[in-house]
Amino acid sequence: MTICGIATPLGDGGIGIVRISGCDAVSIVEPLVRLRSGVPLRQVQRRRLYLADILCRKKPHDGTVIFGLQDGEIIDEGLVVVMEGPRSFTGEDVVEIQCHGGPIVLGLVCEACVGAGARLAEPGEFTKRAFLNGRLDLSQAEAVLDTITARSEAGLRLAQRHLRGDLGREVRDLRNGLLGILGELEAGIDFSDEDITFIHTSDLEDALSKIGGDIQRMLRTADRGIRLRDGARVVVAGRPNVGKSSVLNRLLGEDRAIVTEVPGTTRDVIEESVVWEGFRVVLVDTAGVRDTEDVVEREGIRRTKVVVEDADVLVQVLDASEGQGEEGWSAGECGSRHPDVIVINKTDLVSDLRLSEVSSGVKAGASTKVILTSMRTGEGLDCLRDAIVACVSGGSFESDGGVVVTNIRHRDALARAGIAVERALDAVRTGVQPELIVVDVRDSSDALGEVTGAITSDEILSHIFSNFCIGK
Ligand SMILES: Nc1nc2c(ncn2[C@@H]2O[C@H](COP(=O)(O)OP(=O)(O)OP(=O)(O)O)[C@@H](O)[C@H]2O)c(=O)[nH]1
Ligand SMILES: [Mg+2]
Repeated sequence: MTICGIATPLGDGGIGIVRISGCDAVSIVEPLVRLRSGVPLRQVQRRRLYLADILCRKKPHDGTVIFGLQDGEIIDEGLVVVMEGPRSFTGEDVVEIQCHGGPIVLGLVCEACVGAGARLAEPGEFTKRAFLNGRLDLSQAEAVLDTITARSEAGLRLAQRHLRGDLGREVRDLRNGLLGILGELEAGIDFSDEDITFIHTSDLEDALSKIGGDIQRMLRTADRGIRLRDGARVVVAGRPNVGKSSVLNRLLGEDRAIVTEVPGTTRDVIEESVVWEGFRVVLVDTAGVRDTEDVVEREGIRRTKVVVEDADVLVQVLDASEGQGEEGWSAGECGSRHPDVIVINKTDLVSDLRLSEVSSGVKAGASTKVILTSMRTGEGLDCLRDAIVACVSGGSFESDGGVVVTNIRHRDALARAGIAVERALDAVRTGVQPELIVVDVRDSSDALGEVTGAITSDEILSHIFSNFCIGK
């Protein structure tokens, strides 16, 4: 069935595009456009833009249409292009109508297409067709969405790598390796009565551990990759009144959170995202942690503990002017989670001598950065920002150039593939029968197949494509 959809965002725009895809695309659009050159649409050159009047097509009305456009009236002028399958985005015949980007214009063009026999596309249906027609593998189709929704340059770069098919290629190679092993194991089982060895145990072990190692290498990139794509959650935590909300506001350059001298001012978790040096960072301000009877504050503190546990980067703020007692800044208010950055704030209130005492008294782990700041004067703010960026980027992917996993679905499938390979390896080492090894190898290759979509279900597909916008 031929589908149509508005491919550009809804709203007023200079240009809006309606995309039509399917075997009847050209015949559906033909009566809707009158090319200035006078050529019928089916005879135009492919992949060339033609200026055309785009005509309203409405079924004859029972009543009189007073203000609406009449059948045959011009909706707009625009450009039309025909892209013939299979060399189109979807792999089918595609026509695009480019006109002015107003909602009424685009709505009427779509209505005319539907009147001529097309169906409105579901979210992601164009990309889904591209996948089903073999134009993209599943990881590439997901990269289309990642490209559209990229919120930072780092996220965009990774999406583009996946769109080029880097991840799909590597996963396919690994899967082919497993399928090769599977073939030899199965041949060995079929001919087990005869005295032929298809694969030696040591070769089998080498091949499986090489594949297992490659899967683990990809998995190791996942935490950082997912963080780069979605943005790292940088949680600012500490005792009440130390200046957490001031840190958030200063870093954002705006008065986002309420700051007062009353301890316990912040009760809700406050989030705001920024892009620093191409990295998306979600800054999270929290309620100060202390013992309290106030029910609202207690709920705030409960929420603080939840976001602290989930933090990609934990910034603990201390007050340089506070004492060091049990109630003081050295108390372990971040629970079991160690801070990545410790901020000693309010340096403007204390002497240099006191400051060096405080700094040397901080119990920081080897990889924890300690930064002295004053949110009053702005001292140390740049250092803090740099420290956060360093934690978020965690080095660069440029140098290794290898595949980076950025998607939770891919990570989970790879993890399952890795576990199955390990099981297979154990079985080989303990001399288990080939029939049982085959099961693990097949599990692993199926899990890898989910990444590229070689193995997939309707449920997975509809879940993935429902996240797309209509017209993509
Ligand atoms: N002198 C000085 N005062 C600061 C500094 N940073 C914050 N303050 C003040 O300290 C008080 C508390 O600041 P907030 O940013 O609200 O502290 P908080 O940690 O968010 O406090 P809660 O939300 O109550 O947990 C306010 O009066 C700020 O103006 C600083 O570097 N120097
Ligand atoms: Mg606060």
